[in-house]
Amino acid sequence: MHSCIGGTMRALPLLLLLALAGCGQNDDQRAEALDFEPPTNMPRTDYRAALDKRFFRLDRNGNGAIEAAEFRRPGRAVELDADKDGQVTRTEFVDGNLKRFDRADANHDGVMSSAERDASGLFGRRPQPAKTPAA
Ligand SMILES: [Ca+2]
Ligand SMILES: [Ca+2]
Repeated sequence: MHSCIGGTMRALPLLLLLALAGCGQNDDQRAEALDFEPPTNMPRTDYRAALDKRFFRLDRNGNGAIEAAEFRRPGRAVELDADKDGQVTRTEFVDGNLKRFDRADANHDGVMSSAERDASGLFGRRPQPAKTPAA
């Protein structure tokens, strides 16, 4: 009993260290994760909520629009700038990204699985080769 507790106590600092190592992400890495590294499924509602947060993070000068210089990939600004005025408003940002989401959501169930995401090629990844089903 005592030795069991002692073992847990000794392992604790290591576990803490491992947990903290995962907290070292900076904002860019988190943005990268948003764009898109979720393990399995992304509901459209969650994606929509994340877009709002992301918009405010990208709008570094706080003018309510994202300019090309504020995008990590300026090509995205051109793509999302629906009225081509050189700025991406929150509406343009959200609508454009939701359209991309809907295109990726192949079975239209309102959830983008990682398989759908990868197959779409719309989120910075090449389509994955189809897995051969296990016989
Ligand atoms: Ca615009
Ligand atoms: Ca889906």
